[in-house]
Amino acid sequence: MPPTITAFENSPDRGKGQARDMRVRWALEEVGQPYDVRLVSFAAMKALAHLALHPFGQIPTYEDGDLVLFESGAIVLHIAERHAGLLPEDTNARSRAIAWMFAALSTLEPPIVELGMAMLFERDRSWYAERLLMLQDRVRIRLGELSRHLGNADWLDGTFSAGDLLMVTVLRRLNTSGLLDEFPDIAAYVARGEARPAFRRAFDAQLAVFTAASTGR
Ligand code: GTB
Repeated sequence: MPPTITAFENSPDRGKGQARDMRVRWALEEVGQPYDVRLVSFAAMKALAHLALHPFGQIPTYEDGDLVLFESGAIVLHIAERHAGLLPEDTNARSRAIAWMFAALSTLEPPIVELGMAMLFERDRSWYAERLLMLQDRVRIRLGELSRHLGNADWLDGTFSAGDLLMVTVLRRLNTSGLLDEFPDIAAYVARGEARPAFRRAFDAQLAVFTAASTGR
């Protein structure tokens, strides 16, 4: 039996691959592991059956035999540890790749998500313009640091790893912010990730869910 992941039945991002099942799908595609997807509605996510899998009533979850996991980073790490292709063999390089996974989720993702939330939900507030500048600057600082680290390299630490996979999915959330235009090297890094065949397969699979939901097919 292949593992089963959960994803939005009707993703609010309209198939842009911004929901966090995308990173799990991409990891599974990179390592060539087939998977099943169980689509869940917002109501089903808060029902007891789903809360037994995910204490916070969210997607994605991952079920494989008697293993149940939640948290996209933990799921990607689990996949990377059990299959070749997402973590280097060398012990030190492996630890550095895992450090980049943490960096993506705990250093880059929080300010990027906060900016995205403000742009979505706070536009009509009197203080929006001032707050937007502050949130943009916080992200800009991180992008500058990341750009300095990347230099002319294709990936964060040698070959493509689960660190790059998570970093690219996090940076994609800036697609509509305009900030990536200020960092052409980071925009090129994101484009390199998006050009990987495994990314394309994962993206197309989640887009097909949205297309089917919106056309009733
Ligand atoms: N830390 C957890 C993880 O990494 O797995 C966070 C999981 C999470 O936030 N899940 C979201 C969810 O289930 C979906 S991905 N939300 C429902 C809820 O909390 O009730 C977040 C997301 C949603 C929509 C967009 N979008 O429309 O662009 C982008 C990202």
